[in-house]
Amino acid sequence: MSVRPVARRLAALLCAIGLLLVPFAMPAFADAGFDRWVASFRATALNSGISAATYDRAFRNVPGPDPEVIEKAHSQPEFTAPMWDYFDNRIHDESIGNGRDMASKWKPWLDRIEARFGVDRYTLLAIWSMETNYGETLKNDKVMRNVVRSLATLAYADPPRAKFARTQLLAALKILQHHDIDPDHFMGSWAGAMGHTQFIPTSYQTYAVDMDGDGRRDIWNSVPDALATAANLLHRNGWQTGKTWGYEVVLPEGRKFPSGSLSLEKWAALGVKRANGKEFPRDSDKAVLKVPDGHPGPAFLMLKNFYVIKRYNNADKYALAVGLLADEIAGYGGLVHDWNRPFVKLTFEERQELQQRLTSYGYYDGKIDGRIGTASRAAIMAYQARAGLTQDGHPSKEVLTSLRKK
Ligand SMILES: [Ca+2]
Repeated sequence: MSVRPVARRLAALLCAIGLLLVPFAMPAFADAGFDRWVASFRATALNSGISAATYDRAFRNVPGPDPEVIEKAHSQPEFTAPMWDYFDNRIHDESIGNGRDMASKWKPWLDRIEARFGVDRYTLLAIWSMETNYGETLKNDKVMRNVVRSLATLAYADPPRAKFARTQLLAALKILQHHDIDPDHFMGSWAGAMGHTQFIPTSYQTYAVDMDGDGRRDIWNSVPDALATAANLLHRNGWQTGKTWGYEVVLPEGRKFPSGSLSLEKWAALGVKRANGKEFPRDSDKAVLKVPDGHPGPAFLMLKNFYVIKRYNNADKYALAVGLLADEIAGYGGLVHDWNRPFVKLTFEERQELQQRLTSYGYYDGKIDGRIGTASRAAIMAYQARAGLTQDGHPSKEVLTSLRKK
């Protein structure tokens, strides 16, 4: 018996128990350029008041640049989702129901946060839903990454984000030095957004609050700290206590409207009415008209708090989704006029049924969560092609009806 088969069997055995995988996996991480970058950034960090111990401890868990962060940073921007798609995937039975459950579960803390910062609890719950699905995303190991590693990777390997990443990395190291979180649990998104309410390190430094009083500003594990931190951001950017974000409105036909800010009284005088038939409040608040989906989609008058929510994420549709979801959680109702939708809308349960049926026929193997993302859309299109329907990927009544007949 030659030595070779024995060696091969040994190799197979080692492989089976995973030992061989380690030396083969290491070269993917090892990166001398990155190591040099970490060594040179150490001086910058020490000059900024980071101790050598903090720096070395922070990088102890960083085996090299994170290839997934590089991949995310270089991926093409997502296609721009139509309005109905963006809002359907954020405002639905589950996000509303969970928001109500959370409102009752966290009521004593929400009472205190509302009293301290003057920010409406439903807005905070809606932000929590939008950012991490009430903390669910934080449990997903595939999404959560080591913050120091992600930011160092971007600073080292992504020139367009390098300046941002260096600034964020210094702030991140200060968070570690302050002992708000330990390096082993210092997790965030690939771009460094952290905790239940997704703060980047510099925003954390500006706004983080130790609401529960345990001495740490722990937005990763403490819901009171995370929600108070979001409330603090809104409060310090001018949140108007007791006011809404805006109103859905109907516009009189055939009229041009000013693009600037007018008082609600002036808008009413121009024939603009609330979509639900109620009166505007009698005050002099200024509002701006927005028709995000164009005619004949829904129209809105946006008040100051809409622009305060945009300080969280500077996109109109983000702030509007927060406002609409907050209204739904609070029980004020949803949109009166639907988005411009090129098909008949499915309920949340019907969308889950659609995914279920696509799964049973082998078109889909993702989650049955009622959210129509890339995988669901691809499955719908594959089914549409097979069934001789127009391949638009829309979660429509037509597709569901066809699937039910199969
Ligand atoms: Ca705390």
